[in-house]
Amino acid sequence: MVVASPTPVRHERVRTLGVPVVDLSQKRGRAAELIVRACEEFGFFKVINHGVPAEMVATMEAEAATFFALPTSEKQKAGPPSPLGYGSKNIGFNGDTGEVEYLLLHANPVAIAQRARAVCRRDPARFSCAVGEYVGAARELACTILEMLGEGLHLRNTGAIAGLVRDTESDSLLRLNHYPSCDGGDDKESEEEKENRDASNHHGCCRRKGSGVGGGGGRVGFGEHTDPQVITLLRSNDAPGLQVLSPPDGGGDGCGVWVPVPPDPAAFFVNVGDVLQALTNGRFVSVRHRAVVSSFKPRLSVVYFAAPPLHARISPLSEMVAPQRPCLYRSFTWGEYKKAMYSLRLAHNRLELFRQH
Ligand code: GA4
Repeated sequence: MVVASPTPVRHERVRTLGVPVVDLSQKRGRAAELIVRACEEFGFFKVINHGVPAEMVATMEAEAATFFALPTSEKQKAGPPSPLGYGSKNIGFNGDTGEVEYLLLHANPVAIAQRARAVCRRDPARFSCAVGEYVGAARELACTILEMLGEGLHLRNTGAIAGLVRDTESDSLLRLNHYPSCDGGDDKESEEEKENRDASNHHGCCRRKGSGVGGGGGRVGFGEHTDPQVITLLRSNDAPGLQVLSPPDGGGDGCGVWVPVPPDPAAFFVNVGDVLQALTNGRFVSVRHRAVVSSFKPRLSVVYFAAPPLHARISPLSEMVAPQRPCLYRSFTWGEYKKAMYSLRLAHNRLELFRQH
């Protein structure tokens, strides 16, 4: 594992942290070990040399940019988000808001083709082809990572977790996000922005009383939350904005520290979701993260949420439970979990509802 340059302390609530980087071109066993460690320690890592063709990624990003450049009245034809579709500023159904517009799609080919007619009326086939190929590659990458996790955890069935996502009835989603620039203006990167980006390895952001989101005067793009699914694969352009909450030093119940994640358009950022936390009986942590609008360049991200089928039953894997590690969560179906998640606010710790008493 390569650890990106350490982040020196700027404030007492900022601690040094590098995002773990896993090179998927190295020996599989070694990569698997590193992925397991990253999921235990951070619930978050970045993968490089992942094998998803740069062209496919660029085509997907171009489709997202074309969609968000449409007049609002056109974009609204792909909405409202119920929960799938086009949304702007409103997130979920319980009053969460953010400086973001987005398109949420189901990741199965039939749903993509149907939605494409409303999203890209001039050439739906082009849109569904770009999205379909991207989703296929993202699912393969997610399954490879989950299989490696199965090997690294020495599961009897190493493909058990990946199987949930590979299932043809998997409820996986694709989310396209567009965060405006903080000056609301053009695409050009200012000197200040360049400095901030270059310095992103040298300054942490902190969650301190009374501060905004990241000390840079940024606004919330997408508020803090954990992802409910198994794992998430996020890719973005080179505009910053993603932050992860690193656990307080030595665990405990301190409030943790927000750590900015420098963008890397050539990489995928992977986070552990609630379902993976439950399957591993809390050994892996579903990382809290958020997006802030602090960049002078609009941020575009494409996020694949790898999920089980609605009827899949989730409970801690038997290998993850032992007398000294009792079962933390009661069993639930993904459908039940989704119902709970849509009844709650974004920042809610929904997995707590399924904690075994
Ligand atoms: C967070 C992760 C994904 O973006 C998402 C979000 C979903 C939505 O935007 O519709 C939720 C949020 C996310 C969790 C709690 C509920 C549902 C908004 C919200 C307030 C698509 C998902 O699966 O869960």
